[in-house]
Amino acid sequence: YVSSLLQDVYGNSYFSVTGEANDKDVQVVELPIVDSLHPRPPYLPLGVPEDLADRLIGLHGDPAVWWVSQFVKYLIRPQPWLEKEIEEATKKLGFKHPIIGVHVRRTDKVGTEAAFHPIEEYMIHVEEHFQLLARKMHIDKKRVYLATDDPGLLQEAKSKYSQYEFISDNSISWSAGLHNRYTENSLRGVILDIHFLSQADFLVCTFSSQVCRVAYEIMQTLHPDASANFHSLDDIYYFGGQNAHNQIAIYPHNPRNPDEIPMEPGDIIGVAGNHWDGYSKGINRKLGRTGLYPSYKVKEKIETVKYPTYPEANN
Ligand SMILES: Nc1nc2c(ncn2[C@@H]2O[C@H](COP(=O)(O)OP(=O)(O)O)[C@@H](O)[C@H]2O)c(=O)[nH]1
Ligand SMILES: [Mg+2]
Repeated sequence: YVSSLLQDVYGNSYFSVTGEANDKDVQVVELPIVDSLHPRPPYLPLGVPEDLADRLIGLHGDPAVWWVSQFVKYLIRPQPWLEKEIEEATKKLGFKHPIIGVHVRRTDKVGTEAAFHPIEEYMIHVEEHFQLLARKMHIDKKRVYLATDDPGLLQEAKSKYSQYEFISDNSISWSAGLHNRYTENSLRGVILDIHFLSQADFLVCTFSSQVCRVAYEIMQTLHPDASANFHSLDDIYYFGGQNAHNQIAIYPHNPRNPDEIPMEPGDIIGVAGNHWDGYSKGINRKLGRTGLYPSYKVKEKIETVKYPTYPEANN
């Protein structure tokens, strides 16, 4: 289905298959940077197919992420050699459930596209989630899969949190440094890190990083609904280049201070971010005013798009 869709709706005007690779087992697909798409196709996230929307809304906490995840699942399906490499790494590292995935993005990201967060900030949420898990299952060991581009962090985490077992390949973090990042070895490392993060029972990370967002997307393909299996220290989920992310007010809001915006039920709010303190920031499109509002007073506005429905697939 996804492969037909990629051909039919994204088509040759949006990506092209070129035969440039020398290896006969490799097909080169050129995908343009989303911001340079002209005209912008109607199929961009966070839109979901009209014919699936009702069922998706009933089954999944974030239908837009589920839809994106179907494409990611198809595009990253591993070849046998990679599957074998993943299996070997799983054994070598002792990757076992229950386990929480922690992604700590440092190096070039800090101070440019995201803020520095000490390991303690992540571990508060790790501990909280293990306490929650302990209510419904036996936790033999509090395991954490640590993925990071900061090679010094593993040692720091181990010495500060001795009651946890950190599962991590420190050589992968070394290979993620700015001077190695574009080597094949480093690519293998980040593929493994993303794989193990996606396999974790819960993710604690910064959604400002594409590494964690893609792990979260893959995670959706492994469970009926894993939309709530994360804690982001900064951004809410987004797809780079997405169309406007809108919410709908479900309760009125009367501002108590000048930072806040008023809302009436039904108002469309363009959300900019969640401050994770009960408040989100965004723009009330009816009033053209930007400010804070209580996060619980809105719900997601699900955008639907007409996609081909492939009725013949039922046969
Ligand atoms: N192996 C590994 N590499 C990482 C990790 N975090 C960041 N990187 C490296 O940093 C790059 C960041 O890629 P990018 O798509 O720009 O994501 P973002 O900058 O984090 O939003 C990755 O491709 C990796 O090379 C990590 O946890 N593990
Ligand atoms: Mg980047």
